Amino acid sequence: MIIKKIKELTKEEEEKIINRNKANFEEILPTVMEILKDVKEKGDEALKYYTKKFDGVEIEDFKVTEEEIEEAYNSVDYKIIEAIEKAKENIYFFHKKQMEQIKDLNVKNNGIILGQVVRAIEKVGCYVPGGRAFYPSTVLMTTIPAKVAGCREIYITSPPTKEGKGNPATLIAGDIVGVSAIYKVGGVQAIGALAYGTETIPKVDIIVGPGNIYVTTAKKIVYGEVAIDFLAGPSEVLIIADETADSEFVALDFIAQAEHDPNASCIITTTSEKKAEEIKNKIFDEIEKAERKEIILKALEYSAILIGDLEECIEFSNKYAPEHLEILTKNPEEVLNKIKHAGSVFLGEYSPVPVGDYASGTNHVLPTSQFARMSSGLNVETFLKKITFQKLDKESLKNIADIVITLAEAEGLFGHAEAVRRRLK
Ligand code: HSO
Ligand code: ZN
Repeated sequence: MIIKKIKELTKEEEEKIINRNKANFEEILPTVMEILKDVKEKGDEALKYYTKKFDGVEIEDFKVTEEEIEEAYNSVDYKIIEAIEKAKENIYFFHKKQMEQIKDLNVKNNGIILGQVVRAIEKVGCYVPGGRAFYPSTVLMTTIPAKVAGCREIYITSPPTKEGKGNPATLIAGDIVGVSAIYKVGGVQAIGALAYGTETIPKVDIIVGPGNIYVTTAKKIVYGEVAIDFLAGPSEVLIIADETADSEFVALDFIAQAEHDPNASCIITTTSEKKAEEIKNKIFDEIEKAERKEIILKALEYSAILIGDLEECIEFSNKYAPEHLEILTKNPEEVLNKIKHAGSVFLGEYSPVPVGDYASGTNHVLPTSQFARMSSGLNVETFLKKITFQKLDKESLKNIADIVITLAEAEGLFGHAEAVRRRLK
């Protein structure tokens, strides 16, 4: 882990931090392409083959049944079910407010009526990771915005457990939101199934949700066949902490992020050298006690504690474009005003990232690896399209005809020009 003044970072050090663990898609491309091709050509048969190969289980029917969901309810602590219900309410609340902001448009310019109508994407596939851990929270984060947007069919795919079942909490979350179906299939084969359709899994219009490098590469390849949200890599946080920040809180949030993934990246930028030292010591104290110590230690590779004045910290954060940004300063709103790129921002010392991960209502599927420079996290607009329209009468067509005819003829498209000219005869 690099601990240094921002000003004193070498070019190599800065690049290492900024580029963090950027995915190397090329290496695994042939493997991913082969699996996708098989799924496209052989459908369910390929899904069975790869599920046996990668998940080690034989599955006859990938679709989760009513009985399995029933069973899931009986096997999960009621407290967890209740927490899922409550989180659902908050996520609905926030995404409904987002939806209220999206309106049809109807205006007039040069006598021409111009507008747009908003329509939902019809069929959605939500990929919910399994493997290292199961994420019922990701079920809520991917399906609820689609529900609020008005998508007609919402499907979940998630890897089976070692027993060939669906993860109970994942099934319950899907049931509580009310999705069209849940399928026990993960990995590249699940992305292929959603992109091309198989005998049991319908082809969708958009695939959303995080996954490992294989899943992400598969999403990259099927883009065009279907839409995707974006390519989510290992999770990351950047914390801006001034001299008022509580070092223990900063250290805890560092750990909370690092425990996600050995490739996670946690960057602390602080205005105080004394704080940097304190935070570092607290981090290493916490690592000793941490449940997921091994993972956290590996995540130090792409992590850093950097020191600079507040402006330098902000500038560094904008360069890094973090998935999660925590601002623990005297006046966090003032800092927020200067933030150009971030997936989601957490203001002040009582707003740790885990609250957004699970329950406050904002979405936790967010752009990583600097993609926050050009993309928002998952939100209702991910699932919406805007169809523009126009209406002219003879008068307004006459008024605009010259421009159209001139440009059409300049492009050599005389048919275009004639479609206008002949109407005005
Ligand atoms: N921090 C992760 C989301 C998550 N955290 C799920 C816990 N569960 C990516 O934003
Ligand atoms: Zn998290």
